[in-house]
Amino acid sequence: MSKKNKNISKFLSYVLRHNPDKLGITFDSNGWTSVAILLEKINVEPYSLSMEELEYVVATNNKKRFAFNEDKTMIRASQGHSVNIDLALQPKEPPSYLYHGTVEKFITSIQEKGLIKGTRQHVHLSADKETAINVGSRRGKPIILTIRSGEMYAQHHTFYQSENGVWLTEEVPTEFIEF
Ligand code: HQG
Repeated sequence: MSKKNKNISKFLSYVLRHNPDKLGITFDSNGWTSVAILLEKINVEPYSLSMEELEYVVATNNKKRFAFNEDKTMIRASQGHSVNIDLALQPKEPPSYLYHGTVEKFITSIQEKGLIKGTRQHVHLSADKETAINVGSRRGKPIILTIRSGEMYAQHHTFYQSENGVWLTEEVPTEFIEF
């Protein structure tokens, strides 16, 4: 990805997940925003972003972080929001085990409180260890926790899977975590 596209991705993650006000855009209740208005607001000197560039960023983003609606008039982030929106995802049965990548300094607290969502809307989990390693590596030497998601599901915890494959749930109590 070029430097410009990487910067655009980062900026889009920020406004589409956390701070639409920064750009003066608004979300509907499901987190969608108008593509036309988004482009209009971004295209203020010295910045420029064409529809073609936006389409390229959405298509090539390494984690498919953004999605268009069918006719590409609306766009949203597929997960990771701190703004209170409803992704309108259907609950889904998870695999027996999911993984979470974190770092040593959080372990004592996670042992006490379980995994909590913090400022985001959900705790983020992945079906493969490799993704969890990447997530943990953002903060240092990764530690991978195995989550007994099948057991959680059997005990009525709700799971969702975002459009880009991330597993989401409200919290993971400590008894379901293998440290
Ligand atoms: C930790 C990125 C102390 C948790 C990634 C994590 C992901 C606790 C941090 C997505 C805790 C929260 C989300 C507790 C959890 N005590 N620490 N009780 N419970 N934590 O960024 O999962 O690139 O909100 O282990 O790839 O790291 O942005 O969550 O270290 O998919 O698309 O608190 O963000 O995606 O950090 O990452 P985050 P995350 P993007």
